[in-house]
Amino acid sequence: MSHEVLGFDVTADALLEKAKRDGAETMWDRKAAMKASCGFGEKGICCKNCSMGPCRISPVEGKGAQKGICGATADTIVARNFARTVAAGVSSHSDHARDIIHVLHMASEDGNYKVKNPEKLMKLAKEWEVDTEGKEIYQIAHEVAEVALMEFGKPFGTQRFIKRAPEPRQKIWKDLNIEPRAIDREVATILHSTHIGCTSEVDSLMDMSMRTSLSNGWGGSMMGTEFTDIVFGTPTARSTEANLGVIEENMVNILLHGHDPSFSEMVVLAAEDPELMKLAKDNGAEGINLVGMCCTGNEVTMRHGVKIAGNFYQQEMAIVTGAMEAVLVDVQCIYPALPKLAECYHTKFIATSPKAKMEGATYIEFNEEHALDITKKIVREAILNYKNRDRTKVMIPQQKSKAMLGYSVETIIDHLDKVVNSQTDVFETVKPLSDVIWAGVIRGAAGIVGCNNPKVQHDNSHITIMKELIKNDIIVVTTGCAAQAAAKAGLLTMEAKELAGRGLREVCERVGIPPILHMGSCVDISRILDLVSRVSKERGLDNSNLPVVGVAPEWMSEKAVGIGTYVVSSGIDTFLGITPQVTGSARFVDILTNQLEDKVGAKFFFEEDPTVCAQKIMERIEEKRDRLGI
Ligand code: SF4
Ligand code: MSK
Repeated sequence: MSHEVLGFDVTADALLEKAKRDGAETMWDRKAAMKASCGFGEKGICCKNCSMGPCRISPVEGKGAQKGICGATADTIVARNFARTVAAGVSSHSDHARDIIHVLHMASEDGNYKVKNPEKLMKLAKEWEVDTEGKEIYQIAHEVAEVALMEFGKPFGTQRFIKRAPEPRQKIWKDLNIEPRAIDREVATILHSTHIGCTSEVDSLMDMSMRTSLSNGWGGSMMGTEFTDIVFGTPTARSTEANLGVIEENMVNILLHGHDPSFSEMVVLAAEDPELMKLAKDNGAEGINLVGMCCTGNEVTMRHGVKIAGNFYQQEMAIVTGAMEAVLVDVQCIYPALPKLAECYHTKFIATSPKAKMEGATYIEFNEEHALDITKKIVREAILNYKNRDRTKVMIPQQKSKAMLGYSVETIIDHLDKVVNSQTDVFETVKPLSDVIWAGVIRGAAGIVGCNNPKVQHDNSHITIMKELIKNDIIVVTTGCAAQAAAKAGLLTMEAKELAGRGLREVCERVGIPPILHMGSCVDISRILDLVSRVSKERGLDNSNLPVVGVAPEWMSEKAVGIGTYVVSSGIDTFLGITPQVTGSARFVDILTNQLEDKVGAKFFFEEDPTVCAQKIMERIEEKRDRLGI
């Protein structure tokens, strides 16, 4: 077993030793067996888009195969692979959103799903010009949901939410012909265009990648966030705890892992059922302990304070504790290895989505029509499994940290309204935030997001960059597994302001917020887009003018490539701590890290050293400030 890049996460070493003793295989065993990763894949110069291939281009210029059998160059192959990765990422996020919209479409007064946030629904109905006159709330909900579902397949027009972007940004998209149309159309078009014998022109592939990514950023993801808030409520500031230490020795532990809140919300409801709580006690447990992981963990912690067991990298470790009665999964970021790992313990691994059936899992299909009945049945299974726990195999790490989270845009503005805006009687504005940036009290802002990746030390890049930035008066907003890294490191607390520079510390004290704000799950990066765009509009500027950046220090998923592309296409520079699989084309690397700036006012930066990355972020932020003359 090789886990040479471990060490930052204090819970890992002991649990990996335990896994070894238990005969349980982990990602580190598999990584060691993998030896070196494929050099062609690493550079993005392998193509298998047709069965004349696979073709791989020699990484050495002028030596070996320089073209595929069809004549595709390394530039074309790299750009096509990148485009397909964007399409896969966009599909995942947007299909998740589609499910949530269907949930609103079936919501009713006496059903499992209700409208928890009617104000947000009414605002959206107004924005989308849905007639609400004389209609009851559920009729409006269903009509708004129908309009939203058309965003996936409408034959004409562009995404409705692009009108939320600052006007200069909308003009850039229009001029470049990258205004996103229907989401499914963009994905289908990119798959078509990257089929053998279609687009070989690299700039065109980049433009299509941007347009497709925008259909998610200002379409699928944004709808995912909006509709989740309408059905389950907009997150508000609340406290929780994070890390594997939240697993309880004497309770029925249930891990919620994946992304889709329509499932996890119902599990939360089921776990509050008095009969099931009694059943847990009758079976010798003190109660039911729900814990979350990855983005489903973010969804339920922001709305219910459900504790966070950990982030992406810790999914195996949660099972290795030997104290997990059930792992309940829906979609995305779930290792196929988990069912087998669960067999080493008493843990029941239950897959619930027809979109993510898993080899070796117990499959109990979740169906929104019978949502609560099904989740009660699943929770019952977990409870009945408590008696099977082998106490000699239990090892729960003690580590856990307190965290404040739930900072939706509405919650941030609410804080500003209470302490700053109320003095001027101008409410619901981000002006105080833009004022402190303009005054230099805060130098800028960074959205730090994304996954874990075994290529770098677990959580180290997230935490190093976060600490460095807040120390230098750059406020951080965060989502996804990066947010959970921050929670575990104790950075989502009011006390963390002591690690901030003087300006940021004063802002935190005055407004009553931590220096790093947890804004949600991966789809909620749309909240960050919304916040940045509000500041741009407030100043009459474009996003690319602001001293703000996106950062994905430890990203790994196709979704992350889609996100990074829409963030850059929205005018926000994006720093990647893991180099994407594009280095086989110097020309495509130059497009991403240089030429895009002329086109969309922002570009990618690749920097794997987190300390250097933080330095480069600060330099870029100061450069933007200089350009603004502030
Ligand atoms: Fe090879 Fe071209 Fe087929 Fe790709 S599309 S596998 S480069 S022949
Ligand atoms: S869960 S996409 S590992 S952030 Fe959204 Fe975490 Fe990345 Fe999955």
